[in-house]
Amino acid sequence: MIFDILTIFPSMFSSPLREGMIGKARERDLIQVRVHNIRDFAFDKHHMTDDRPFGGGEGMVMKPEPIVGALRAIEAGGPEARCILLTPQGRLFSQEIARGLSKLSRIVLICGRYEGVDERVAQHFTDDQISIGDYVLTGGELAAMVIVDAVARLIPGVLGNVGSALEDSFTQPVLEHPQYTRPRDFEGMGVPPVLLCGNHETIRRWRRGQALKRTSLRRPDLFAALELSAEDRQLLEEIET
Ligand code: 6GU
Repeated sequence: MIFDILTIFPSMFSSPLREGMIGKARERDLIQVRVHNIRDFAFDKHHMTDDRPFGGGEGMVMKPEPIVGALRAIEAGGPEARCILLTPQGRLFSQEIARGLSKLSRIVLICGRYEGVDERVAQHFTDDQISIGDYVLTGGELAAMVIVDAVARLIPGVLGNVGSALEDSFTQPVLEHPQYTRPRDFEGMGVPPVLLCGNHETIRRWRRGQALKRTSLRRPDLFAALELSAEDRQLLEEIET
């Protein structure tokens, strides 16, 4: 899988791409991430990547020529790519979208900045526009990194086997149960005794109950969509009482 990232702030990606599982995946060549500076494709005297909006108004708009110049330069010869513009005006990113993207061989991510990108780029040079949530960032760079991370961890081998069961598309979306590790007593705070009992079935039932309770309290939207089993209902009832 190849990610091509187009940005005016390439150094924002340096350390996030070096650390953790993403760094490992790159070392092992499971993914390739190429970061391109849009400014390198601005050929006017001052290497301008933005300009004032037609019609007036606040802020600056990213010019089409440097972005399209960069796209054409990276397109040459490479494998077919899905081209995605990161913008708060995009459709909302989700695990389902990540799963779809993880099956592609190449993704181009264009990071918008300022008040946005010239609409002709969005209209004629991209396949998709994505937002990562209902809040405003100063640019698409962090959103692009979120997408690289979420997609890369779904690629076979990147996480080992740990992720595969979690990502089973047939498992329903439930929040994770609480986790504890040593010490057993931390500043007077203990660990739920059930986790020390050694009975795997008892522990499994407790975790399921906790996960369901958490989901109902924190994410009523997810909870409403769950198809609860008879055991699930029983576990929730036990927690209430
Ligand atoms: Cl993709 N870009 C910006 N600037 N803000 C955002 C976003 C993207 N997603 C959520 N907020």
